[in-house]
Amino acid sequence: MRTNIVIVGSGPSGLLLGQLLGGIGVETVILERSSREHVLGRVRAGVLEQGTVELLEEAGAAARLHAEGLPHAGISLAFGGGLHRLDLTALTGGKHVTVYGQTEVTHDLMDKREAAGLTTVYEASNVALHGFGGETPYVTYDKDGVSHRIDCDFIAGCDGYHGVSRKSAPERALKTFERTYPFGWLGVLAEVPPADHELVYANHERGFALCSMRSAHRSRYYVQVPADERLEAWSDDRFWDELRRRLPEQTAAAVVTGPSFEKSIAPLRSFVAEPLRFGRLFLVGDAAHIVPPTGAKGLNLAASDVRYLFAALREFYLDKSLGGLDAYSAKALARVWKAVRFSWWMTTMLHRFPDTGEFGQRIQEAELDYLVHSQAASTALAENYVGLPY
Ligand code: RFL
Ligand code: PHB
Repeated sequence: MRTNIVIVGSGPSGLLLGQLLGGIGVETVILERSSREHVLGRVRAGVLEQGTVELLEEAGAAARLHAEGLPHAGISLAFGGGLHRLDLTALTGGKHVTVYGQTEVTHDLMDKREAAGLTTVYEASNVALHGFGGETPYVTYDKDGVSHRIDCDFIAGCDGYHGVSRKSAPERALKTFERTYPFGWLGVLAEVPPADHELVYANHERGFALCSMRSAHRSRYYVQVPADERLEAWSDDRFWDELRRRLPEQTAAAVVTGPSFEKSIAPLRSFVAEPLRFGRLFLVGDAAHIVPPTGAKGLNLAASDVRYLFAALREFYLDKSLGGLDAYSAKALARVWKAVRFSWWMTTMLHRFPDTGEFGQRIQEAELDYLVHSQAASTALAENYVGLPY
């Protein structure tokens, strides 16, 4: 079998790239290790930058997003017992973010792909990448006990942090940068109205907490827990008690509790692999970089990689130019590192580290107090949060 581009991974980056390429007549096959249901069962990001929404519009996959997504003009920072709103829209000259779950984005893109009759092979095992150092790359995989081979022009590694693509890059050509944090996020999804109509990021002596949502009647909450925490140690009651203790009085009082229908712990890490191109293999999204979720950047960065790679591939197929592909890695990484910095900074300012102590707590509160009262500092946070320009 032959196609233009084999996309490894059917997460948001693989699906979005496939949809955009389909729009200009470039053929793709997506190989996904898991089942469709498994991919859709993962609860992850919730905040979309305007640029991500625009890209989903270009892919023709934004109708439900516009009908059901919640545009947010601000966020609040909670610390020292108080709640301080940042007006993102006023601070950025009219921009906003949209709250719409990654699960829904993935669902919409999968539906579009199916409707267009494009091929996705789910439960493809032993995916292996070959020949991408030369002109004739190909990918092999097994499905239902049968081995297959697909020849292609390029391979897009959209297979997440644990995928095969980054691991296939020649070791001496790859440089990685990593920071792990000594805590994780315990997240809960519950069918209850959110405590606030916007997101609340809370710094507290007991640890970070976040109030988020998926809709007007579905809430997503997180509390910081030690990196080695056991999920079984957290009953719903314990979670709600801990969450409320970390929030300012007025927000805590507004928390509506109810049974959780999803509860998980995500580790926090910053990771970047360089470069993003190895001959005819391109790394995209989590396959190349991970950020802690505190800046809501993971999914948005995946989308920005897709934007750059799509533009480069369009240039290749429509104009027969390699210029865009040659520039992809440096262009995408410049934006990635800024988001890595922002996510690291938000994480450092809002979480309790083992060595934070009383001094560190006061320093964090002083920084937050400065931040919410300085127009310049608020603007710096706001323009990063809504998404830096491409
Ligand atoms: P994904 O979503 O990980 O998709 C990769 C896909 O590749 C498949 N795959 C393979 N397929 C074939 N062969 C192989 N060998 C394969 N290995 C893997 C996987 O099954 C999967 O379907 O990467 P993508 O598309 O780059 O998208 C990136 C986003 O998913 C990610 O940045 C965010 O979800 C990060 N993230 C969060 N970001 C936020 O902005 N806010 C959040 O609250 C948030 N929570 C999270 C997260 C990531 C998490 N991970 C990765 C564990 C919570 C978690 C738990
Ligand atoms: C979420 O709703 O899951 C969410 C929102 C904002 C973040 C991280 C996660 O910074």
